[in-house]
Amino acid sequence: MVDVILGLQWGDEGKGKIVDYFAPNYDIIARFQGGPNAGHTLYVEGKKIVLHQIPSGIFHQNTINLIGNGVVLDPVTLKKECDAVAAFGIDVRKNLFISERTNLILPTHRALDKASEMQKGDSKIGSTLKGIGPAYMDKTGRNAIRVGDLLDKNFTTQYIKLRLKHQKLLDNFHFNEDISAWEEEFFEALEFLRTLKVVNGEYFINNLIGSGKKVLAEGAQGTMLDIDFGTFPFVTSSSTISAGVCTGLGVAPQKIKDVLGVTKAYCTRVGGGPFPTELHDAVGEELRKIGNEFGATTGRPRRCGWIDLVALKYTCMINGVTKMVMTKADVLDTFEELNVCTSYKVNGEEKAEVPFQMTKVNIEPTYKTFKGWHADSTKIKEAAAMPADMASYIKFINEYTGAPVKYVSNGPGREQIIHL
Ligand code: 2SA
Ligand code: MG
Repeated sequence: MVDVILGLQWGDEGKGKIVDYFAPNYDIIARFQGGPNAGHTLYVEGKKIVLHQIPSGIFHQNTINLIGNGVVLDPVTLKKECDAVAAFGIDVRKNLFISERTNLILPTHRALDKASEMQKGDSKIGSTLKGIGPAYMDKTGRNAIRVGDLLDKNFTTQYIKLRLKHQKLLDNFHFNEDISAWEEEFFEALEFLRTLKVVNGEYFINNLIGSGKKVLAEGAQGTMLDIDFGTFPFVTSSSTISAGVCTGLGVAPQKIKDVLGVTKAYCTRVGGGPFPTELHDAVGEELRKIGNEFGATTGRPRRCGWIDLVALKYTCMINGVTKMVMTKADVLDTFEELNVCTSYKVNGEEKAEVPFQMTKVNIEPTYKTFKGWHADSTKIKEAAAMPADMASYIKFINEYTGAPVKYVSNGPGREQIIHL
């Protein structure tokens, strides 16, 4: 049995906390897509730690953590993170497993990411510059090096061949930064990676499921950043949706039970691309300030705006969301009025669907306005204690999307979560 936690917006929905909260109910936490572009923030013994490659179950002593085949893995990031985790007394060699089919991010992938963004200029994706796009290109282009290849005696030849190919591309981009320091780090990190547990991920996970173990698939980024269904080309390069769990871990669709979709009570985005409900005014600034909306991976200020129900209904549909989790509800505590977007005017025409093209058309959101609840929600423990205005805000979202909000997170603390 597999449950999934994934993002319903453009990432940064607070999935890290939610995964951490539910982790004790599961035997295995598995990452199925993305790579070091993810940043899942956890608080352990009062200290903040951000995980990029390691699944968020690593701090639970008896939880197995699997990096699935759908992930792209940067050995350098992994090594640094393992060191940081080890400082808390966690033995990663006990609980961390990596699929041999996981694709490696090479130093030249990072260089290519940077070169490609530089060439795009004003129309750049605003990527995290972690090499994600180029690494997935080598996967679909059938050139990639995978973790299992590390054990092959021809590994170095394979590396040199791919590196040469990348060098030609970098020359075309007129990219001539020296990356020898990155390469040095990379080879050091590979030695470390060789000491970790590399498994045949698909047999590993299916055998565990067969013996009655419970899996939580941990999504990174969000559905609006999905390679197929997101705001292309301003997306990431992986399948961030529930279907990505099947291809990213090797589990059959019938094995998936609950799909928990995480949404903020408002909306944010980092990087370029369309964001119909973005606020460029003082209200947007307020959301950024109160919500502390700065990227966990890159520190970039996030673009902020009202919740977009057109997009949210779409992402619930694509994922088959069975339960919604609303995070950062407390950020809205002090607002006079709250807007929720119920349709778009696309080039003047009213539409309640996400259009194919969002960059070359003019999209104006149509809002329904709610009264703010003007109360400190951070200490609420149960649904009955929620202010009426908060309850009606949530009720409207349930009705509009057809997916029920079952949990409301009202602060960063583990105990700050209301069950509805
Ligand atoms: P990439 O690096 O190729 O995946 O970038 C492509 C687009 O996807 C966006 N993207 C993200 N957006 C929000 N959160 C992400 N992860 C980090 C986090 C972000 C951070 O979880 O905090 O710290 O800045 C994430 N990863 C990728 C990216 O902005 C591009 O628009
Ligand atoms: Mg994040």
